[in-house]
Amino acid sequence: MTSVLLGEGAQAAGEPAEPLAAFDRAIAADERIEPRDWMPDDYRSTLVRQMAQHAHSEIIGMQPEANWITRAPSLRRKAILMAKVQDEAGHGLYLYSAAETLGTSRDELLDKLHSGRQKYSSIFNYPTLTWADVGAIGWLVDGAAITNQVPLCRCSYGPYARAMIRICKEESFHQRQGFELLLALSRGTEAQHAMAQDAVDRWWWPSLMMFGPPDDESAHSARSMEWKIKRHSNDELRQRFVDICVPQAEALGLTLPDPELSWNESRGHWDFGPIDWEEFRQVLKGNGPCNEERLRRRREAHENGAWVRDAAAAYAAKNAAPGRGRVREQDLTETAVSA
Ligand code: BYC
Repeated sequence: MTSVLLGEGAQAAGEPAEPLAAFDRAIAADERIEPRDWMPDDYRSTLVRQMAQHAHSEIIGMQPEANWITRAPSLRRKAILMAKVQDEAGHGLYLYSAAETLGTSRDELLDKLHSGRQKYSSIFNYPTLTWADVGAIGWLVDGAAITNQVPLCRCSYGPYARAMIRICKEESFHQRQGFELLLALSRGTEAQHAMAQDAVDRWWWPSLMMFGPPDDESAHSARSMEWKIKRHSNDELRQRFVDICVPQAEALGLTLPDPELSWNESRGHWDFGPIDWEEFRQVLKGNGPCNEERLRRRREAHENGAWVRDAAAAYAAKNAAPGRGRVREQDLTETAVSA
């Protein structure tokens, strides 16, 4: 957007007509809104809500997969899984940084996560019971994430859109490793095939819930689509994901656990059975199988990491202290003289 830079006072006073018109024109013209541009308060708070929830999902999402790092069946699989879990931490950091450009701090967002005032994705409240779950998460959960997130690369808010470009590239690797892992199991022994099928049976429906409630119950979709934060509705993306997965399941030699899946010639899409929205609501309320454990471990990790944050802050303060640069120059001179 051609910058509409106003003083803080103008923004605090409400939404003056002229900058609002400039904002609307920028959205209509598909221009990016940047941190220093004027934006409506609701636009800002919607972004903070979505980006924070997204960032929280990335770091909570490390837990179910990390559960299998010590038990990966080979060094190769262990190295891949470690890299993937590390990538998720990185995604969380890009997103917290992007959210900070909206005037909120990472500490504030983490505090809201830890106190249950902000959500993270429902999907991470399910347990990883077998090694095949690592494959099912990669194929289905990362697959759903990519389907949802590729359109976010065109989100109207610049820092979020740019963070998503890098995240999506990494997510593509994650999805492929999951597919490859499941393929190896599916083509393995009878027991391995059964393990892969069981994982897909358990992760399929929760993956469909990742896209959020049906459109007619989605509180934020209409507004977010007007603002071009979201480019497609929850149901549109869910349908796209189902259409992608059906032929992939066939290639894997696995069955999707939905007897109502059938090709609808007139719609040009796969029809699928009803989703258990009561289960989704319960998970969001905190009653999923792992909600309590995920939050408890997150809080513990945060408390255990306090000394690292303190040390990093002390180091930064020491380096920023006045005269610090001069001392260094002097040190260098002395070293040079004595050498
Ligand atoms: N889980 O009006 P709606 C990943 C909430 S990370 C929990 O449709 P919106 C990955 C929603 O927040 C996956 N809550 O909302 C990481 C709202 O509640 P509030 C995360 C959900 O925002 C590591 C209410 O329901 N991806 O993939 O327009 C390893 C009404 O919903 C969920 C993102 O965050 C849910 N599934 O649309 C592997 C992507 N769905 O806030 C993989 C970015 C809805 O009013 N986010 N709710 O209390 C989005 O695209 C959108 O926020 C959503 C929801 C499509 C998720």
